[in-house]
Amino acid sequence: MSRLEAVIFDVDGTLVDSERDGHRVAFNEAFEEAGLPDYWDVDTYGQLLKITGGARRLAFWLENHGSSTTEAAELAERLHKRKTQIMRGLIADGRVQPRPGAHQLIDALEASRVQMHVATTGTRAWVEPLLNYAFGKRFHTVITGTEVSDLKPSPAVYLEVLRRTGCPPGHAVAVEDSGNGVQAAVAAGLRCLAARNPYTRNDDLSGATLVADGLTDPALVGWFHDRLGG
Ligand code: XBP
Ligand code: MG
Repeated sequence: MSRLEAVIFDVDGTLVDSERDGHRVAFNEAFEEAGLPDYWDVDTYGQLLKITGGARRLAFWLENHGSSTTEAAELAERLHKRKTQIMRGLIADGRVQPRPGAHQLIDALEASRVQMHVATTGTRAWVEPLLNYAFGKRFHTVITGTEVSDLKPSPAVYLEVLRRTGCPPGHAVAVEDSGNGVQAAVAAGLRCLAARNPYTRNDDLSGATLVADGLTDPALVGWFHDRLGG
């Protein structure tokens, strides 16, 4: 087995609980401020998570609720800008918290000198403040949806992390929460550990090396323990 050199983390749903009480709330506030009747309840938002990228998610929704393709794209872009600002406010207010076990895992990896990177489809304008607020400067290379044109399940964010760091995929592992994320990591040639959450419990995670119920699951903790030499 090759040495574990690096761990590449997804953010939403993996390092932080950001979707239900973070992004969803920000999208709904943006709808309300714009005087629109749209509202995403917890279940509706869960369905929409299949579409990665907030602007794409909005455009899909608007197109399915009476807007033309052009109108939907324009409105989605405007709403998404405002949603990103609202999300930054929620982060500053401490409304987006690390998932249980995230700090312990990061501390253990740092102590073992394993490099940590981030590959997310989220927007850099909120990802950076969130990582700083929740974890401090622990991540070496952070690639977000702002830097790539193809979002997960495309492997683009993972390939960009591997390109910039020069790390061979066989020496790294990805940690993801969703079917789209696992597909992206595997398509980049990485092994992937899935730490699922209530929104991704029914996703197809069959490409993952291991499927765990969160970052505190003994199976996931044990997987790292075995490779970090205690
Ligand atoms: C996360 C996403 C993002 C967030 C919202 O997917 O798809 O779109 O839901 O963030 P993953 P933005 O965890 O697989 O990276 O609004 O900034 O896109
Ligand atoms: Mg995710």
